[in-house]
Amino acid sequence: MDRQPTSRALIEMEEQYGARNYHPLDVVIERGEGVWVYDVEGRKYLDCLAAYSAVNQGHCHPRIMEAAVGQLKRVTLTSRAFRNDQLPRFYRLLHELTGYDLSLPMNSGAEAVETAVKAARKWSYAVKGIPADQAEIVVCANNFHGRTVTIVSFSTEPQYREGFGPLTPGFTVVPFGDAAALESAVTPNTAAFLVEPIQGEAGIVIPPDGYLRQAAAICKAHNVLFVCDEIQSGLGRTGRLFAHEWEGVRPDMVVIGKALSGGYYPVSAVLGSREVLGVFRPGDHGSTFGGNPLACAVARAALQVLIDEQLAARSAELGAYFLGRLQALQSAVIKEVRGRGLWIGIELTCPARPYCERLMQEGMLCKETHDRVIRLAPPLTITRDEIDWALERLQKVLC
Ligand code: IF1
Repeated sequence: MDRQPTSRALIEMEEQYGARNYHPLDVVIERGEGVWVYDVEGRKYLDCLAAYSAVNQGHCHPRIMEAAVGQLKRVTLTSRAFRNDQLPRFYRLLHELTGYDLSLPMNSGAEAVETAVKAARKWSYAVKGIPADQAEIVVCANNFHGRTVTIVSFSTEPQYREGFGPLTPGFTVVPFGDAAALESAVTPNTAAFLVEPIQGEAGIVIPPDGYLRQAAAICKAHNVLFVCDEIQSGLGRTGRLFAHEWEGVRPDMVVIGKALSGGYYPVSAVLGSREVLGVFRPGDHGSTFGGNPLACAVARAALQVLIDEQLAARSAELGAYFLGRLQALQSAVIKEVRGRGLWIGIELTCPARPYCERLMQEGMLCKETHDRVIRLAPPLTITRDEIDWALERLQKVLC
C-alpha cells in the first residue's frame, strides 16, 4: 500500500485540484471514533462540530455501521420504479417516532427543504385555493436552509445569493423572533411560514420565549402552513427530539436531515399530515436516491441509536452543564454564551477564527460562524469528563 501523504501534501493536493468553495481549518482527518477524530499524523482532536450536527451519534457508531455493512451486501439502490424492503419500515419508524401521518424521503437537507416548498405551494393551490403561481412563503432574516438557487433566493446573506441570479420569486422576509412582523407579512396568498426553531448558521440564535407558539397561532388563524426546518436543530441536538418541542408546538411540516443518518449517508425527509403531503401525485416529485434501501437501513439504525442511547436527554443534561460552566468563564473577549442542549454559541467581541485555530492547536475542533461566534456542537455521546477536557482548553484560549 502506498505511504499516506502528509497533511501538508494533502492540503496542497486539495488546493491544486479542488474548487475553492470552502476555507477549512488545516486539519486533515483520517479516522473518527465517537467524539474523537485523528489526523493523518495521528494527532487526536475532540470534534466539537459533529459535521454541523450530522454526527449526533458519534463518528462511526458501531450499530449504524453494522446496519450499513449488512445492507451494502444485500442491495443498495433499486430506484423508486420498484419497491424495496427497507423503505416501508423507515416510513413506519418515522410515523411511530414523530406521529406524522406521512413522510417523503430525500437525500440532502436542501432537497428536503425544496420538497417542503413544493408541498406548501401545491397545498396552497389545491387545498387553500390560492390563485395559480401566486403562493407566498414567509421566511426569517438570517435564515439558513441550504444552497440551491431557490433556497438562496430567500437568504439574507449577500454572499449566498450574489452571482446566482435570476432568483426565485415568492418569498417574504421578516425579522426572526418578531411575531407581529410575521402577522403583518401574511396575505391571502400566503402558503407557509418556514423557520428554524433556533437559527444555526446565524450563530445559535434562540428566539424569545413564546415566539414559536405565537407563530403557530398566527399560521393557524390565517390557514398558513407552519413549517420547521429541524435539519440542524432536530434529532436530539437541543435536548428534545425536535427543538420546536420546547414550545409545545406541532408544525404542519418538519424537515429533517443530517443526523438522520448519523453521518453515514445523505438522508433527509419531510414529515407531514396526509392533507399536506397527500398533495403529491405519482410523478410530481422524486429523486434517484431518495428512499433507497441503504439510506433507509442506515437511517433506521441511526434513529434507533438516538432512542436507545437517550441522546436527547443526554443533550439536555450535559448541555446545561456545559452552558453553565461556559457562562461562568471570566473572559475579556466573550460577549455572550447562549445555547440549548449540546448546541452552544460563544459570541466574541472580535473575529472567532483565530480562536478556532488556537483551539485546534489544543486538540479541539470548532467552527466559527458569522465571523464572531464559536459554535459548539459535539456528538451527543460526549461524556462529562470530555466536556471538562474541552472546558480546560476553552478556558486556556479564551481567558
Ligand atoms: C454548507 C450550518 C451552513 C442547515 C439547515 C438546511 C440545510 C442546512 C438548518 C441544508 C445545512 C450545513 C451546510 C453546510 C454547512 C452547514 C451550515 F448551518 F450548519 F452551519 F452552511 F450554514 N437547513 N447546513 O443547517 O442541508 O443540503 O447541507 O444537507 O453548505 O456549507 P444540506
